[in-house]
Amino acid sequence: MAAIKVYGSTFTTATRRVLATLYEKELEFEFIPVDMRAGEHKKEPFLSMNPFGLVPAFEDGDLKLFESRAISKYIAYKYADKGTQLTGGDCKKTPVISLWMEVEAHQFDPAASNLTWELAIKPLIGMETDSAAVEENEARLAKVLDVYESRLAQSKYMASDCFSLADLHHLPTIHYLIGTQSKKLFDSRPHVSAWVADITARPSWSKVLATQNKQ
Ligand SMILES: N[C@@H](CCC(=O)N[C@@H](CS)C(=O)NCC(=O)O)C(=O)O
Repeated sequence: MAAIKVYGSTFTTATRRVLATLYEKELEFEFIPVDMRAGEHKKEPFLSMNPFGLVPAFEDGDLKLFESRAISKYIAYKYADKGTQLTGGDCKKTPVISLWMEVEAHQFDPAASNLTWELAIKPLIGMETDSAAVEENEARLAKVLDVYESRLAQSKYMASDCFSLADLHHLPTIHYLIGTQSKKLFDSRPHVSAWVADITARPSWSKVLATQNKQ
């Protein structure tokens, strides 16, 4: 039995962030689906793994974690010698990777997650999209992507010329958004558009999407 266990739903962005990291690191793991429609994430035993009742939860032997970005960082450092090097590995790059990981979490994700909810998830579950929220969050995301366009004119990836966690953390929301009207925000910025094409073509990401199909 694998020591690494991921409890989540492959339909969710936060679960996909962890799965993408595990596939990049070529690690064996067990995926345990959480039936969110039945509210399993709001009940025991899931609450003992994440008291906030949000997926994913993660175990590696005795270590138990939640919060997808904390999990991906743990995996990238603990298994530094396996698969893709995701944390830079030298003292010049590591702080820059951390910086752009913070930008993803605090500048990009609030607008991107809101748009994912409004434009991708709500239609899937039969809820009505709030067009005012879409307008507001597209304007917020456009400003962030203007910064990304300048950044990606200087380096191939967010932190350097190497793919890292700073890029990987964006994948789950970008995947949903390029299937919606918000795709225009990425397409209209040439460097952002080339970066999106590059990171979404990674074999690890195809494996994440294939995991979804198996559920
Ligand atoms: N910051 C958390 C966010 C976790 C999160 O919001 N998970 C969502 C799915 S992407 C969830 O469990 N939603 C269920 C709910 O809100 O009840 C992480 O990155 O792990």
